[in-house]
Amino acid sequence: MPRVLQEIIASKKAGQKLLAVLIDPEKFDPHNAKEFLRKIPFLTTHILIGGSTVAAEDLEVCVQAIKEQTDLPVILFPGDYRQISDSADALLFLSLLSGRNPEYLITQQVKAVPLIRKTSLEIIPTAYLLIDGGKECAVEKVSGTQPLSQNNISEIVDTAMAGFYAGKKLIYLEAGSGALNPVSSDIISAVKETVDIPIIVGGGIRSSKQLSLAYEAGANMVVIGTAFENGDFFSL
Ligand code: 1GP
Repeated sequence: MPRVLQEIIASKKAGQKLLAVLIDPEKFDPHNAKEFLRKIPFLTTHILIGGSTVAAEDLEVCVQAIKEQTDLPVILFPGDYRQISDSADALLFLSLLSGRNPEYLITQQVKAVPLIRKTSLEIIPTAYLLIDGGKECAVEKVSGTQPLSQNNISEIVDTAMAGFYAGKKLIYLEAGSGALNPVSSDIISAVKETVDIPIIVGGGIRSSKQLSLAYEAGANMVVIGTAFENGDFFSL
């Protein structure tokens, strides 16, 4: 089994919690990579790189700058099919299962294939669920899809389960960058009870309290972007 996914699954079995720092190349100066990495929490286990509107060249420069400065696994978290870099370790091959836009269910994925085949990236099939974070987010705008309501837990669980049945290896519960309300503990624990694959949670997490709540509810990996972009680092 490929290494990055294997390690995520192993950490789930071991009850070890993972922390990913998300870098959006559009908001990141590659010259500051060393300084940025020095400031992230020592508990960080992964770096995610991607954004809604990043040019392929900017992504490549960013990934290379980060790889030069760290041994942490670098995982692509693409906003569109061009965000592919062979310098990274793995790619979250996302399907936006919460939406009903074929462009983000399969069209972008087909377009990505010729680019991916030129790389040796580890491909991780990932069910991506956008959940209402209390304000319109970039994913919603770019994809033209509606997030799932935080109140409709059964629909969220069924969507995650459909992803599992379709062969996805990870479930990503996304409240959107800068969300006012992160994905609730009730949602995380309901998905965890039903779907036995690792759960990633992101969007709007900006305090160690929120981080702990997500872990306690069953998140295996938590992704944090904005809180680090702002230099608004909290102690973990
Ligand atoms: C990753 O979109 C999130 O899933 C990142 O959200 O920028 O709010 O941390 P924040």
